[in-house]
Amino acid sequence: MTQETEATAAASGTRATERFREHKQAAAGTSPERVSRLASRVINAINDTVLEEKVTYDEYNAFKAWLIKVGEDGEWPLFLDVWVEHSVEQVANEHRHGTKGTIEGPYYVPNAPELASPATLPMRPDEPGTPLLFQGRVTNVDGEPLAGAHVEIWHADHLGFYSQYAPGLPEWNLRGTVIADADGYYQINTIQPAPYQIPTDGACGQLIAAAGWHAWRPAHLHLKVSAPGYEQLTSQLYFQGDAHLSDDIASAVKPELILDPTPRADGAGKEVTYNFALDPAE
Ligand code: MBD
Ligand code: FE
Repeated sequence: MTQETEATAAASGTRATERFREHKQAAAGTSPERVSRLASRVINAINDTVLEEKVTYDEYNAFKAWLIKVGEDGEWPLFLDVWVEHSVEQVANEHRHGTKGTIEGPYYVPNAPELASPATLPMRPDEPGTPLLFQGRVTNVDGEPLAGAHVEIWHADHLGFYSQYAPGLPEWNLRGTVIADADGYYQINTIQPAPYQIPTDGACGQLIAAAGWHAWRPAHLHLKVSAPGYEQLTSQLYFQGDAHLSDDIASAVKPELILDPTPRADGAGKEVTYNFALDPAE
């Protein structure tokens, strides 16, 4: 059977592209004035770079070849989510008073199995990694509990691979939609994910290598928290002590999003509490 360690940039990129097309069709109707303004600014930024840096034909052709490869590898979702989404998220969420969010990234899959709290995420019988009890409460910004709030969670396994994007993993491995109880409390049993390395064998990996950058994101849990009448929160939570908290390739770490799990009294791994406060929907 194919192992998760045989994951390729092109296979995971193709899946991310398919998912995007299925679930994220952009709303039509951006005005010509807005399109013109934004497209002109992006094109001008590239031209300014060419003129100011005296870009050569060799460099221009390398750029062209690389852009073609990003498409061939299906890595436009990865490229954009790693290097651009953080700014879009900043703009989208600056009005919030409740819990801070961060980027979604390319590996969300909607409609993960619903599990009542206390829940254990779908995982292999021998799922490797430190057990983690992740728990807390979902409230509004006034601290009132949001009964039955949905806590969608997805994360990589102990090797940094995501189900549905690497081969050999059960479909919903380490993905779930956990339903908070009547007092807004949720409890999720899972394992601590490993740091994530951007695929090194695709166009994004080629850029990283050519630029002498590193390819790492700190280990993280992805979350979407929602309740009727409230703005959905998309976030990620990180772990104190991780080597890449200060140089995440995706620029998506915020100090408010760092967990510091403690050993469980019963010796079964670690536990941590994190509360979510949702802003009212507009
Ligand atoms: C990830 O797991 C991720 O969360 C982001 C933002 C980009 C690439 C891989
Ligand atoms: Fe991720």
